[in-house]
Amino acid sequence: MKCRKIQSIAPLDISSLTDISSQDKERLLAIQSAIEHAWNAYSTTVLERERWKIFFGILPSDDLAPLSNTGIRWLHSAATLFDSLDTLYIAGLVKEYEEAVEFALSLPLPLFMPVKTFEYSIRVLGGLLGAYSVSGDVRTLERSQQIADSLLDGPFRSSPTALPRMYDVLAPSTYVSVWDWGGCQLQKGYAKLYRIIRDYMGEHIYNSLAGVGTFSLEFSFLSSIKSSDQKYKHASDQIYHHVIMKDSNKGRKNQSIPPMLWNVMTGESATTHSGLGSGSDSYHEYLLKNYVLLLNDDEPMGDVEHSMLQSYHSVIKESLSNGIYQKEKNDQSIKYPVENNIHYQHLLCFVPGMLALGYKFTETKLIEDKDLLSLAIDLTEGCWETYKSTTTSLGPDSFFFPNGYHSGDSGYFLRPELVESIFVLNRITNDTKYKDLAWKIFQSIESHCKDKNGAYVSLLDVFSGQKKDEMPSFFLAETLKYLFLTFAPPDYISLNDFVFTTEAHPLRRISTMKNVDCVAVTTTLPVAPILSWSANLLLGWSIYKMFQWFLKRKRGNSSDNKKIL
Ligand code: DMJ
Repeated sequence: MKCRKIQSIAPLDISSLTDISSQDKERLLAIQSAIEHAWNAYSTTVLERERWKIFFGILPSDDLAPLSNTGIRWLHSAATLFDSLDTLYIAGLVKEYEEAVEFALSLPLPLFMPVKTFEYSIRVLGGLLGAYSVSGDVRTLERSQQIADSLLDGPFRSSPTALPRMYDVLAPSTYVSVWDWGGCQLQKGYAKLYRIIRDYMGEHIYNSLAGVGTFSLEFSFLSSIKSSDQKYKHASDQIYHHVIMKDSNKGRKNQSIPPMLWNVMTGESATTHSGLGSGSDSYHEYLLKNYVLLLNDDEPMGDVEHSMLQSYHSVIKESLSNGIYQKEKNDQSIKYPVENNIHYQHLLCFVPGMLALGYKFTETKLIEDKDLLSLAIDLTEGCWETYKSTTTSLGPDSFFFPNGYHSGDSGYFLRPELVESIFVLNRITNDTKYKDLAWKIFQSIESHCKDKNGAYVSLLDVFSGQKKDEMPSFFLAETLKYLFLTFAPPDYISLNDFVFTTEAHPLRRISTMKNVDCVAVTTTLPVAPILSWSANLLLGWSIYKMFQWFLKRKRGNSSDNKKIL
């Protein structure tokens, strides 16, 4: 058996940096303080206030609602807590990081409500793996493994095909003590019952392409730490094989990208609609990033990764014809990333970053005479154009060409995609114009999204600046992290050493890991005390009743015997 160990990095100490300009230093400090504020607001409003719920097996809310000072519950997993771990570490907020990790490790699995498989994996599993990759804390690795197991035992196993269910109730398969054993059994029974009812009602039959196919990075990473744990990589490879085999769009003219909706029960696609945006995005992103993660001079690349890379290149090739909208403005030609020739989505602004990464790590620099790096640069300009043309200088979530910015959703939800591409392009081209863009965006966020309590809100409308009471977990996980890293020294979380997951959790590339002897992993996932207590009370009560019954029978038998005598 072979194991790999990651090399941890030291959290950034901004005051001791000597190799960056004083302007970058000031900007780093400003973004660090934004991270601190956003984190403190979530931590005090949600984690502290909702701590008591953990006793009953209920996890704190996922996102902060800064205006009403409450929490928003949708993943039932304290999403912002897990999503923020590596950002706190990277930004040098060590005390906050340590408290957050302790809190995260003390939590049980979400017990009662079904969780959304894709979101749970990218935020909770990804968050823990990101924390492990930067800090080397093996407890976060152990917990990641338990979470990944709960996904394989849950939404993966409860589907008859390789494609996981969209939602599932999780059940821990490992326990710490005999005391916890009872709680685990009760939860397993509950999960079984949920699945019977769900299947009877015919729910959660469909899942998006991104929903079924965004596991390869996290799962390959876990499997590459220990060679005996190939089950994770195997599960995500199976998904890829399935999608390729059942892709009903294969060979269709101008529409050969896999469909964006799948029936996970039959394994067939449920639409012909496809693209790189909402519902599909991270599937395509992982085709490339899985290859980059596993690329290693010392080992030949696997067939699956080669084939994924080929699929990535054909997706890009096809997107050249219907994924770009070109508009002339003041003698300038602006290129926007779109779906179906006309539909701009903020989500599509991850594409330039992906193209630039592909340019850096693969041999293919040109497709149909188009230089992929120049295309990435142009599309970033297009996305920036959507920001620059609004009154808040923050970009709308979606709109249709040629109808204009009001034809879709003109909200700004603190999304990361543009700053993600800006970060990658800055690291790859070294062009300082990207730092200026990042700083302008940060300033707009500070002016229009900062709440008086220091937290950040989304905008309902990028023209009126009207606020929306929501700070999604990806703001701390992605937006602020990418902004921070844009001003950090280029060798800090270098693209040569790390690959960012779709939720911006940096995973160590395997070429940077050391081969070591394997150490046994202990299992420490606690079950909520109230569950363990009730299960054990039930068990104790049943044993007592059985004992009573046994005594009664024995007495009865002896008095019967006496009567006979
Ligand atoms: C993030 O949660 C992830 O990047 C996901 O893949 C899609 N986009 C959101 C944020 O916009």
